[in-house]
Amino acid sequence: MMRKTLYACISVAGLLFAFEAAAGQSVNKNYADFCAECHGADRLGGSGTALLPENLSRLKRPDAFKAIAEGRNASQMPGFADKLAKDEIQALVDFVYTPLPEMPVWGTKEINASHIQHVQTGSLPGKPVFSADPLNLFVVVEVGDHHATILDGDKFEPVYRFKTRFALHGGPKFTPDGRFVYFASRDGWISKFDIYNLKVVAETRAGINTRNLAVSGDGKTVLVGNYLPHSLVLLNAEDLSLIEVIPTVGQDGKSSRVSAVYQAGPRGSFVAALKDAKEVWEIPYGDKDFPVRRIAVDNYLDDFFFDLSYRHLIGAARDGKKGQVIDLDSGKKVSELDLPGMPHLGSGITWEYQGHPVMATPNLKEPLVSVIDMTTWQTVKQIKTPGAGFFMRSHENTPYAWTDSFNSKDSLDVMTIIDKRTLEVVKTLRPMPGKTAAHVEFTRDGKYVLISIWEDDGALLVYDAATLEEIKRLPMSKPSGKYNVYNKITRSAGTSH
Ligand code: DHE
Repeated sequence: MMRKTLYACISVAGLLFAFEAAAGQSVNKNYADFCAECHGADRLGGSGTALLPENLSRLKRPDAFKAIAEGRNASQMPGFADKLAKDEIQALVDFVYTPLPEMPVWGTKEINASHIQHVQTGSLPGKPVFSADPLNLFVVVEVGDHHATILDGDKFEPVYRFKTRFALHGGPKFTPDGRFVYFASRDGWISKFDIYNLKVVAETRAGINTRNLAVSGDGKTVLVGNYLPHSLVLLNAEDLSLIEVIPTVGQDGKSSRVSAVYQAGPRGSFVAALKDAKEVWEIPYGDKDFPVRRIAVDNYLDDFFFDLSYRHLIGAARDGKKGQVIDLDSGKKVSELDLPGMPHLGSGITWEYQGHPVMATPNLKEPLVSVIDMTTWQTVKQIKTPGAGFFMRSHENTPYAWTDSFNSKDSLDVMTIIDKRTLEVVKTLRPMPGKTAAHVEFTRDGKYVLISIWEDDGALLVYDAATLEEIKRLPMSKPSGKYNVYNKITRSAGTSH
């Protein structure tokens, strides 16, 4: 009898073990089948973010469940409710909240060891090897096949096309003279490209999962913000050698991801927002010790933007309905903003409306463009668009601002043109019906607009900015963004910086 009970216990335990092993196998398989392509087989991130408890502290488990089931609009993640049962989704949630047996280290030693000097600094000629206007070039990032194209902005002809690191994200950043451009990939590679000589000159892997980079206004320093490890990394802009790793630890002692870093040229500083601590950091780049000034803020900031003087920082949290305006001089909040649908503030633009400077930003969750008076911080208008948008652009020499509906299901192919003088929609375009249209950028003189068709066999469409007619079509592989050298280095009010 006792023996029978023992056998029964052993077989129940065996069954349980076999069941757990099977469940473990199926979660591993589901992760491999549905998540690994974007988030990395090792969960350290790829084109998607790293999936580790250290990076998910602000995402509650039920929200993670919802994200896997229904997808996430803002990051283009599809939902898997039609492919996975509820318990399988829950198993994936539990899996991504389980710490890795060993957390990879990416510090001074690893960064130094990754450094590649392709070309000796100063060894290349200081004149362009092509005849196109070097200030009216576009750097086009093609994420479809991980290439970039240098495009002549007068003839709309490619000058050069080259392979980039995998999954670039964010705007490439230029030196003040427009000769060099720096790219950041989601997996931490920073590449410096010499536009005059059409050569990658140096590369360094600054992190495992990187947010974005900024180049100082004096062109001497690069600052990289990371999700993993939780750090800011200072590099010499000349050769991308490491200056310093700054661990991003909040005042409360908890470490935090970095939401974004930008340079505030007129202030001579870098500004970074922490994602898991309610803090903004200002780091003057003229001081060789790079001291950190901490500014406490009311809510976490996921993205931010500056006014024209760079005195005010306008920040937003993805889960909040209100933006915050921080006076960077006093370090105090001066106002709240009505931002209903999660703005992609890095895409905000500014112009003069009825004698007042206004800023405008699309909202990732609502089909609205918010226009805000930058003296009173009141909403002037919420302009309705056919779908929620991601990017917005204009130029000093055009009365129109262009925005996409990239974050909507039904109007992905629509571009909306807004008159900056009346805040009315003047036209909607369907450049290629059924194909996703997004991200616009103007030529140096503001006479032409370049639109991306975000498909693997996509295109760059050139429009006349006055007649709103298409004049040229260039095939490109998912051109995620395009950046005009002159508009960027002169900090045009109509584009991102
Ligand atoms: Fe971006 C810029 C944040 C998803 C394409 N994106 C930025 C910047 C931030 C940001 C903070 C400004 C950095 C800079 O230029 O230095 N992006 C986020 C997110 O939090 C979000 C919603 C989720 C995430 O995955 O991180 C997100 N972004 C995407 C995408 O899914 C896009 C559409 C495709 C992709 O390439 O990953 C995308 N983001 C872009 C582009 C820019 C960008 C093309 C540069 C815009 C510019 O013109 O300057």
